[in-house]
Amino acid sequence: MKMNDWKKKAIVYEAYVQSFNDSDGDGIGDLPGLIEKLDYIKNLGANVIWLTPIFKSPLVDNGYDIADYEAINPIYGSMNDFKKLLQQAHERDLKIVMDLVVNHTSDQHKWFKESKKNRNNKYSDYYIWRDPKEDGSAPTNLGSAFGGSAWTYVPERNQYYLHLFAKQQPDLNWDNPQVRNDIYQMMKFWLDMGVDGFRMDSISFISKPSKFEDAPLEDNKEYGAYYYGSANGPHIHEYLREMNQKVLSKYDVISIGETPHTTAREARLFVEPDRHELDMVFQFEHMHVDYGEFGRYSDVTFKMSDLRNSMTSWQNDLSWNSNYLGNHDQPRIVSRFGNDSKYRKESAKMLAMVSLLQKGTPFIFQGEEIGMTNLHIKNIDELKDLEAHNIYSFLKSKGISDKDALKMVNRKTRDNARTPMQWNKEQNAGFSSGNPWIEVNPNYLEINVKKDLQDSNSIYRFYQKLLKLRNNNQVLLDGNYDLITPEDSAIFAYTRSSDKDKVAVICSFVPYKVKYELPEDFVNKNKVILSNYDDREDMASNTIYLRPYEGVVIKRE
Ligand code: TEU
Repeated sequence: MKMNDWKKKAIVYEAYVQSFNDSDGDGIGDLPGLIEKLDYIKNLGANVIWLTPIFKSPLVDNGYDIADYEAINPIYGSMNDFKKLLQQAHERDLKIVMDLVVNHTSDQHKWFKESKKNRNNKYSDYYIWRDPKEDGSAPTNLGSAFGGSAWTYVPERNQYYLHLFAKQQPDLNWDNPQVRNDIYQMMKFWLDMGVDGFRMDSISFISKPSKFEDAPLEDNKEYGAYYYGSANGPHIHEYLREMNQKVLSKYDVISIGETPHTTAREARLFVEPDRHELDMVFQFEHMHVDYGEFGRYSDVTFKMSDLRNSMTSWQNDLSWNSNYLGNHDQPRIVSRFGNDSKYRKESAKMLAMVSLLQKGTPFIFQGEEIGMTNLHIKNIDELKDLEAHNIYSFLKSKGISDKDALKMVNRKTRDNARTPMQWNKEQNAGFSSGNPWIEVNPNYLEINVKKDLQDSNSIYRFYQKLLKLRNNNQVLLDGNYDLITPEDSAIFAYTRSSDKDKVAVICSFVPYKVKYELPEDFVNKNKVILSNYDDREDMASNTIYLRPYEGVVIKRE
């Protein structure tokens, strides 16, 4: 799709609603709570809010299991609250993007309840049903993303249904035109109400292979990878073009596809403007830089060069990217890619610079703007996420000790990102007057919004400056991206350039001082326009020394 001006200037703030702000003391964040904080988000410099799912749901996967697409889950508020949110947001020039979770529904959705009854009702073909193997076992060895088989048996039909995620999240059958039609109608329902776009969950999985096959069993795993044969299936682009033609193209809205297991070559097919599919995609390659022998849950630290190479290759391969380092499925960025103890502030600011000034749309996950960190758990029972518990049992079944398994889970558990937003140092970090659904990170006394708002050098204040800078400098919007430190082991530096301007973003990823030679065309001709150390001056010599996690943005004069 063609990127018009508002889309290019979109700066997205992801609100994980149940952990953002609770207005009624039930311990769960809600829509009225979010409305109270619209000015906070606006003042940060974001202009789009992406809401994680707020629809009716049994919350097996925190709302990514939807039981009714057109109803708001009462724990978050009412439809009126949602309309009020839209209105209040729009009054502030903030746009609202909803999560569109249409690879699967909840098993409590009426479509699935009907579908599983028998093989000949209106909804029988709404999901992916397959016959058992001759011995009665599952049709293939595919495993689900959260552990266990991706197939579950239903005696009423004597068939298995496919669920790439939890068994309470059956996959929809997009090959059925009626399913697609119902989804498009539902999208129109929200867009007609005034919603400004969708973040499309797991969208690379919607078109399934015509024939499912066993996947190779790697790393002594019991099941084949869930995405084997399921990512970027045969009709994916046909369906997205149809969705675009029938729905998206009729509105001035933004579309962001979440596309796990998609290469840059495949991603281009989703976003090239003349293909009329989506505006942008979330890619995952740079999220894999610290994967190891147990995949995501390995005790491995990333290498900066891998992060740099991966991000750079996507910058080179796509004309527009979704720039993110964290979200509600990932650890806290300062704990994962920075330093969450001695250099928390410096590294949190540096990470914002390095990622959000690349070409594309900046995505900020709630709490990043104050440098929130991972949890330090002592017992697996402290975690809420179903994935963490499944993985913990799996790791232990592989002979890993309790202590090591806990450490591995702690590094990556999605709960790291889901602890309540830390507003102040009052009870429950000001998130709720009741008992929060998930523990508050005990470091809220030190790390909270109120403190950051009072400090002109805080991480929050830095994000404000950075976002303003991005939207006020055309070169940072559409200038070319070029990596300038392909070999350096400590520094990730790149330029953004247009015919008129050139900007260099120079970031150190190490906790000690390192030397850096400025690119020649900047020597004696530069002005510092952003820095995470407040005493950084314009650079008069060609050699500069970057302090721990120092990041600096210079403009050629
Ligand atoms: O995540 C899609 C996805 O690919 C997951 O494998 C994700 O990488 C995983 O959760 C990491 O542990 C989306 C949502 O963002 C996630 O919260 C949902 O659980 C999932 O889809 C199912 O809807």
